[in-house]
Amino acid sequence: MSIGMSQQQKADFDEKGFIVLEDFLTKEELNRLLAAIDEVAEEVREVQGLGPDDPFAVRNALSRHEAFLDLIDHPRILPLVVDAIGWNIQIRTTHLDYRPPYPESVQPGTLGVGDGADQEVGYRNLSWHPDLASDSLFMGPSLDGRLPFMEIKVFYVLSDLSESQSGNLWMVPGSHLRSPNELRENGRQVDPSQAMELRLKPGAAVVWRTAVWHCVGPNLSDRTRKIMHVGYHYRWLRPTDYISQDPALIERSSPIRKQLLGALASGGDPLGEDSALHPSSQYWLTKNNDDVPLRAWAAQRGVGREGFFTAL
Ligand SMILES: O=C(O)CCC(=O)C(=O)O
Repeated sequence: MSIGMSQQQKADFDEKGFIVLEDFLTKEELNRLLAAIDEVAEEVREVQGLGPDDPFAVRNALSRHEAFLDLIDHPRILPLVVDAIGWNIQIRTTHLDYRPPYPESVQPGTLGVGDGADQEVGYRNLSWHPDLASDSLFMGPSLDGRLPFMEIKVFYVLSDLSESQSGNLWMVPGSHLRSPNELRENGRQVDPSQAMELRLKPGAAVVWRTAVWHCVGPNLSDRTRKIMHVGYHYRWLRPTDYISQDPALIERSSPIRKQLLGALASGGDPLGEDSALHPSSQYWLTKNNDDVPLRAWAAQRGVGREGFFTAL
């Protein structure tokens, strides 16, 4: 049973691989996030010796500002997240991207191919890709060559991306149902009729399967691109942004936030009660429901896959 998505949203999430939520953030939330970006930008420039027109990205952004942290369990997004991927999740990444207008000297290449001067000077994610499909990640043969469903992200639009070529996120709707090999073999070319430029106003959010082929278009506007992605994946995978989060942060967090931060909310032994003789990661078969408070949270709201398998 759905706790967050409408039937139409579910169908879109399955078929296209994403759903768009216009005006998701309130004005206050948006302003708080924009102020947080300004603060963090100052710090990043100082540490990295960057100028105001230099692009940068921050990972594990949740550790940089409370406004970013508050996105991970935002009360209106969490039902959609749990509906999309279930309760057995943690944060994989929190990613801030800050991309001022391109200098006139930098010419973009073909969309999504990564053959331009912008790629050479270090603008990121310009090539079409699904996440997790690189050679060092998911190499195993799958039954049909497609990526298994392992994670979702929520994309938050914080600056105006409603005009074309403002550093918009592009997607190929339905491409999570295709094999990443197709993209590799054709030199990352996508038929333009299959590609979609997301033109969204500040405050929009997009819940998306990261197996969807995506790339970032050039920013030829006069505005800085400011966006965040919050990635959620299964607790038995390893996050990109951390091995473990700051203990002080975990200590002051709610049980659900502890789970999302990759901790055991009960504070128990990660290798279980008999860790000396029979270590058993509690990120695999989680014995204590207090370690995963999102499970009860989801059950209270009527989501269910309980008892599907009881043991491995
Ligand atoms: O900056 C973006 O919107 C896209 C980021 C991206 O492609 C990625 O992190 O895989």
